Amino acid sequence: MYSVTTTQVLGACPHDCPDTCSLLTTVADGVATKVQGNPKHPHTAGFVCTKVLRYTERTYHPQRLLHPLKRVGAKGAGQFERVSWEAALQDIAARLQAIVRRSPEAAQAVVPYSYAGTMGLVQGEGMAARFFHKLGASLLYRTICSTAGGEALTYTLGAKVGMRLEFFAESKLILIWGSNSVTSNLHFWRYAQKAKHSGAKLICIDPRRTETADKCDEHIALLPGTDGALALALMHELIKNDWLDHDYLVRYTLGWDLLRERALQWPPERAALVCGITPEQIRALAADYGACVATGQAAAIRINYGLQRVHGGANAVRLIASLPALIGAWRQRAGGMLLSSSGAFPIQKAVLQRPDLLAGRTPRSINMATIGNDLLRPTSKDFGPAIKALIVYDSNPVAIAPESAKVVQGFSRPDLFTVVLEQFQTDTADYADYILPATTQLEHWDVHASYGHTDVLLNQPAIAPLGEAKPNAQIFRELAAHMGYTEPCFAEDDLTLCRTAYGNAVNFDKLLDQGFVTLTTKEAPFADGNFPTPSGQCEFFSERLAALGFDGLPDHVPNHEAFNSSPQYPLAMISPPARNFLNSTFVNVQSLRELQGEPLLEMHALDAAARGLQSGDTVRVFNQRGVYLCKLKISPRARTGVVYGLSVWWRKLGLNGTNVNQLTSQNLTDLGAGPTFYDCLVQVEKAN
Ligand SMILES: Nc1nc2c(c(=O)[nH]1)N[C@H]1C(S)=C(S)[C@@H](COP(=O)(O)OP(=O)(O)OC[C@H]3O[C@@H](n4cnc5c(=O)[nH]c(N)nc54)[C@H](O)[C@@H]3O)O[C@H]1N2
Ligand SMILES: Nc1nc2c(c(=O)[nH]1)N[C@H]1C(S)=C(S)[C@@H](COP(=O)(O)OP(=O)(O)OC[C@H]3O[C@@H](n4cnc5c(=O)[nH]c(N)nc54)[C@H](O)[C@@H]3O)O[C@H]1N2
Ligand SMILES: [Mo]
Repeated sequence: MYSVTTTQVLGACPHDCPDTCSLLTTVADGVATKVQGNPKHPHTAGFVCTKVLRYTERTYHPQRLLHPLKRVGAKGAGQFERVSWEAALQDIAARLQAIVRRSPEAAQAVVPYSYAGTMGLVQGEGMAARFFHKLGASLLYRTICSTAGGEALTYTLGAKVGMRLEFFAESKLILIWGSNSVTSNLHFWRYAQKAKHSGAKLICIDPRRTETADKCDEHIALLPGTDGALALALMHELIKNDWLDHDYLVRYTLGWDLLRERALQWPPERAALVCGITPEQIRALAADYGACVATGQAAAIRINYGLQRVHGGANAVRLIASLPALIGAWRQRAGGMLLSSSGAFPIQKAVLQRPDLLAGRTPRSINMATIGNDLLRPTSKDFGPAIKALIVYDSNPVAIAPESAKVVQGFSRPDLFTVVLEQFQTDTADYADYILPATTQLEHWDVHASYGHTDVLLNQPAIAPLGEAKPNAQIFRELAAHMGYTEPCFAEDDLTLCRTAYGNAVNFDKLLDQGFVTLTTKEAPFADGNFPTPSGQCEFFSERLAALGFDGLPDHVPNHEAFNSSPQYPLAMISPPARNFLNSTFVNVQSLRELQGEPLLEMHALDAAARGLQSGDTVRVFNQRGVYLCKLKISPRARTGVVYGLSVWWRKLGLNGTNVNQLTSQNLTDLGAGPTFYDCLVQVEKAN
């Protein structure tokens, strides 16, 4: 008999989720046998979600990509043959050089496309950013998730900062607004539960009766994209009833008179019509929120990115981010609001990403939300060179970008050279000229920030890379060598990059030792004002926005595709995260796919009856952009007028080879040029 050596390795969950869990991986004789939450990390508290519990199933998946592949069939057909790393890298470098050599501007015809497949600072935009900067490639404007809300926070509060996660446990009222915490922010939910057990009231504001709504004291099921109207009507009630912290308003805010005047135009009756709820619901919500002024009890708001994927997303977030100042909620550590904590992290971005390698060039930015249109644009003065090469990593655009028909058309271009760094043969990988196999989090180093808490995490490799897979950073390092780049920064290894990411701002020995380091931030950051805005105040009115030609004051901005605006397409469709997937990641993990079932459209019984539809029917969901076939589920989670396609399924698993993004548009948000996935009208009928 041989003896098995078992070790436990400290890691970090790489996924795009506010929780950024600290992980413990058990390794027996070089094989990872179990991934669990680190009990010593306060926010993770020893547990992880169902998805990450299955991490070994994902890592050792029989369909993991383990060798470089070269396309042999038509684009999209998914036919590839195995090639050596050397052959692949040589050919890719030669193809890129051929584009770059044409003219100084030509390098912009090369476009990186990446997002948060891993949130790691090293395997994300570390070595990759250096590579594309040196090349002079187009920059990518990474808008796909959070720019509307992010800009809104920056203009209103000054940065992407807010309450500290742990203090929600002490709040007495929590508005969970545009967030399905049970699904997508489980470790926040733990603190909310603690608060509830100590007597807090939880109110969920969401067009869907989510698992989170089930567990709250109240649920307000407004129409998608109407949060700005609701926030204005709440302000109206706070003003009319004088539930205001006048001292806080005078000392620490800018533009109150203007905001007051605007809010007074939004009595609950007006907002109720827009939101598709009753005026009484708005009055009751205002009474709960306003009561905290008199009682001194802490009122908190947790919003998530769900509510900013509509035309007026940023304006809505600006209005909601203004609310705590009206009642002085920021005075307490358990009061205020949180959308993102990412602004708290002292990342040494320039040292890590080396924008100096641009050497004076200023490439254009391509908006990742409009990749469908942009891949189809010819060379022009406006646009610059047509896109000739696309290098995709940490993202699955063919599945997740809006208006898929255009995205697919673009990816199908025979003259487009596409390289995809992936762990699996996704919808996007099917269109690659080369697929390069990437390691998973169990196989590489990385260091992390978080957008839901304030701890830095380190990920140590638990096992050796499987097959011939390599970390993204290594792939870009080798590509750089094949391009002939000789700067010493292209020789730095991943552990060095991990150290570089925070420099001296974080104690790296402590990270190595315990896996996480908590940042020192103020408990109640805005108790005495000190907002990181130019004025130091909470900016209801923004001079900066006014100077850019925007309304300096937030307002309700209706959807591009507003409810009741189209007789042809009378239903609003939203496509929020499915609990057992993470965007399009995990869809191919069988045990999770079985839990999630099949692609479904949830609909209210009245809307179904009006169309003669029953649960289990195959339905045709369609609009001017396309057709998506799936099964119908009549559901008590649905409100009238809204249908729900939980996401993001792989297209190739869809009944007609599409997913919900066949229907979503490339219209953009009011600020931040973000996508508007939840601003989408459709019609539904029975499929023959
Ligand atoms: N399990 C799981 N977890 C995830 C993800 C996932 O796909 N699966 N995705 C991750 C990602 S990428 C992100 S960005 C984060 C945050 O991800 P978000 O996409 O913000 O996810 P949720 O917290 O589920 O919030 C979405 C909620 O907003 C609601 N909603 C939709 N439109 C509106 C609206 O107009 N107004 C209001 N008030 N509510 C609306 C939806 O019904 C849904 O319940 O979560 C991450 N966590
Ligand atoms: N209809 C609709 N569409 C949406 C959304 C929605 O709610 N509704 N949500 C949007 C949001 S919020 C977001 S953030 C985007 C997310 O879109 P993406 O950021 O594209 O996220 P994923 O779909 O999870 O795809 C990530 C891919 O990266 C790969 N990957 C993971 N780790 C690594 C690695 O280390 N190296 C390499 N090379 N690859 C890796 C995974 O295998 C996976 O295929 O989707 C958006 N699209
Ligand atoms: Mo996201």
